[in-house]
Amino acid sequence: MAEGSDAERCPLELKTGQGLVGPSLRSSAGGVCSNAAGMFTLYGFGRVTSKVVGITRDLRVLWALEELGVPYRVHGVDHPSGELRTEAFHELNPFCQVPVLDDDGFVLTESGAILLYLAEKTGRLIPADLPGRAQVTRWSFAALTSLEPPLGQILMIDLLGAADPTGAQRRPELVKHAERVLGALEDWLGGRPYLAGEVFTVADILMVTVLREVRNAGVLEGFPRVSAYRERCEERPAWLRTLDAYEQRLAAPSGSAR
Ligand SMILES: N[C@@H](CCC(=O)N[C@@H](CS)C(=O)NCC(=O)O)C(=O)O
Repeated sequence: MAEGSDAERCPLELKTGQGLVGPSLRSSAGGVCSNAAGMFTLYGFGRVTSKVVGITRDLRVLWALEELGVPYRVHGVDHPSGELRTEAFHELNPFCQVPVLDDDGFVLTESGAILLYLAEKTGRLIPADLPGRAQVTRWSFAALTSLEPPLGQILMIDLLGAADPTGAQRRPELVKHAERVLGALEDWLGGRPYLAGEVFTVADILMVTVLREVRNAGVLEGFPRVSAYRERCEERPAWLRTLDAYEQRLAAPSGSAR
């Protein structure tokens, strides 16, 4: 449900470069940063190095927005040209990172906080009762603080290769740690289709996008329930729409973000 562009009032200067994905920062699916009333603006990648396509954290918010079916625009950030380091972007996010959500002038960063905000604001992708909401908060934190640290480090080691001289040495210990937390997740998913029970929530978006960080690392193979859970979530039409729009925005080959 991403809307078209009216980039004229955009405060961020967008530039182009070479050897990167994302040719048009002002395409219909990106390069937009002015807010119409009642419309979210998501700052996500418009150009990024191809090796991180499919695992960038803007995907979490894009997926949630698609699930919710709310109107939104995407400002496609030109990472390689240094847009994240501009004064204008620093004002949006002190950490100079994506994703950033602008809800009619209310600016929020941190993918977990953004997803919980969207769920609370719309009353969707989260149960209505307090214990149910607490389960969503619990599993959102679990994804970001128990699973993501070891999985993210494995991802970085695999991406950096020889550029990280101690990576190969650190990896086995990280895999052991990852297997411990994945084992706990495997147990939790016994008898429940989603983290908070019968219903898909924003905690599942966070967890699945964290699991995707090691989708090609050979770490998930020993965890059939985790793998089936990931597949179940990734079959959702909103995720497939998210990936299609993302690949188009980045001009990445079709299917490359899967
Ligand atoms: N804790 C933040 C992390 C955000 C983050 O690491 N963003 C990355 C992309 S996945 C980024 O913007 N990297 C570019 C940079 O740091 O220069 C969140 O969950 O939103």
